[in-house]
Parts: sequence; C-alpha cells; structure tokens
Amino acid sequence: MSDPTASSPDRPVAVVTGASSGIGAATARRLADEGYEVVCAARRADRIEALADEIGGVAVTCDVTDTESVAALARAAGDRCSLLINNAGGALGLEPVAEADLAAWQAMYASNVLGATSVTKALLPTLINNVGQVIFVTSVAADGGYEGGAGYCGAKAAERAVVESMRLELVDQPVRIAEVSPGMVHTEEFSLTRFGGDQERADKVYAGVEKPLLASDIADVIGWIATRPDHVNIDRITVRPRAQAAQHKVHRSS
Ligand code: 8X3
Repeated sequence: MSDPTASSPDRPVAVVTGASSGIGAATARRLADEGYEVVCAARRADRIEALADEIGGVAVTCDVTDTESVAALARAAGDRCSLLINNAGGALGLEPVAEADLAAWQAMYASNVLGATSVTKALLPTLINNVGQVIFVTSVAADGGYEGGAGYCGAKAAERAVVESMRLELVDQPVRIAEVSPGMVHTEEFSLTRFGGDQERADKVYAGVEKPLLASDIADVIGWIATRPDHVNIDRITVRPRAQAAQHKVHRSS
C-alpha cells in the first residue's frame, strides 16, 4: 500500500507558522490527517524537521519577522498552497503599563502583527489562485485589555484588525479569511515564554483549573474551519475551556 503521507501533486498544501510546538504543531498534525501536505515553518529547525518527518510534510526554518525568511517560505510553499495558518507569535511579560518593557512590546508587535501580515502578503496571490483560506490564531486578549496585558492585548487586537480589514478588502476575491480566538490553552510553552522561562509562574496560570484547553482542541477547530466548503467563511470562533467563562472568571478547584 502506498504511503498516504508521501508528497503528491494531488495533495493540497498548507503552511503553518509557529509549527515547532503547541497549537502550531498540533495543527500541522491535524491538517496532515485531513490530507494536506503541511509546510511546517518555525525558527527551531530540529523541532520542525522531526514534525515534518512524522507527518510527511516539509520543514522550512523561518522567522516571520524577517523579510528574506518569509520570501523563502513563500517559495518553499510553491504554487499549490491553499491554506495558511498564521499561528506564530505569543505573549511576553505581564507587567503593568507603568513598568512596560518596550522591547518586549516591539517583539510582540513584530511577530503577532507584522509577521502574520508579512506571511499573508507573501502567500496571498497563491492563496487567491487556489481559492484558498487564511486562518489567523489570535486570542481572547484581542477582546479588551486586562491588567498586565496591554502589550499582548494590543498586539492581538491589531492582528484582529488585519483579519477584519482583509475580509472586507477581499470580498470579491476567491479567498476566505478566518480567525480562531483561543482563551486559556495549556501548552508547554505559551506561559513559560511569557514569563521568561519561570516554570513556577507559568504553572500558576493553570493551577486548579480542572481542564484547560489543549493545543489539540484548537487544532480541531482549525481543522474544521479548513474543511468547510469554499463558500463558507467562518469569521471568528472564540474557544475557551468550560472553566473560563470570561477572562477574569476562571473556576479553580484550589
Ligand atoms: C492567551 C489568552 O488570557 O493569556 O492568548 O491572554 S490570555
């Protein structure tokens, strides 16, 4: 029997940024299960190479904040690409504005806003040619500010503005623009990165929450959006764990 993951001109191509861990890696696996040849893009070559081997995809070392790197990603994605998952990004810090680390804010804007926009710009002509779709992974942080969240909330709100504007601008083009907005997702790295590697602080985010979302829950939603018929545009889906009714309303057992 032939290997279903072998590269074939019949398989649609999907690009997933930030594919080295968490939601990105889970999404790459999910899309491979859906029959995509997945271009796994991230900065950490060893991780995406292992993932690409596992799912019969392609690893492309890419920093979404670097123009040359993004151009190389677009070349590697080729002319069959019909799906882009803008997942690279994340949060850095939880300081109040009075103590803001502006370099961290710039890094968050660079990856979440400019990086996602840059990759989208580079792939858009191909996505339009292939009646494709862009799915942005934003955050409930885009819904409004919370204490210590201004830099991240602002970056995610700006990314959402890109989504909303693009959907209007491209209404007469054969391309769909979707957004998944996750709440509390327990991944190995999101909070650890936010707190500069402080595992104890990262663990406290999820302490006593019986079942935070997992990366696979978000990948499941992305996989569903990706497989809707091409006249169906899922504008935005907000996904939270049952224990998180709102940003400040989290049920903890201890
Ligand atoms: C993650 C959600 O609540 O940490 O994007 O801002 S939150």
